[in-house]
Amino acid sequence: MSCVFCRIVAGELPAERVFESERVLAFRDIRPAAPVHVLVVPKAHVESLFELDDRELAGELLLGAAEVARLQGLDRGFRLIANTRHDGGQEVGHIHLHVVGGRRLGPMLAR
Ligand code: DGP
Repeated sequence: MSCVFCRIVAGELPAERVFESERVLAFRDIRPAAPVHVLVVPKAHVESLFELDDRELAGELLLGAAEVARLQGLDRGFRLIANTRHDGGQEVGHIHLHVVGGRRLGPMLAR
């Protein structure tokens, strides 16, 4: 299995898990951009948002992200990011939602 997030889901690679539901896992990003930076992924491999065609799973991912934000105490707000394919800066080809917060975030787009 070569996908790094599939390996985390399988327990083959360590990660600090913060939330889990039936089909979704959330763990801390290894390169945090803010005090709270958690990735929410489906346990099954889905390449990107373009390949996500399961509405229930899409809902579970989104609600999982909200639950992570609640659990992490981000009641002042947070940012949800889904980098998608090359131009979106997606580095890992397993769909993931970034839940970023814990401080006031700056302008959204970097060059
Ligand atoms: P993206 O650019 O949206 O594909 O972001 C991928 C993120 O995944 C990036 O912020 C770093 C994180 N990441 C990459 N490899 C690992 C890993 O092995 N463990 C964890 N926890 N995060 C990782």
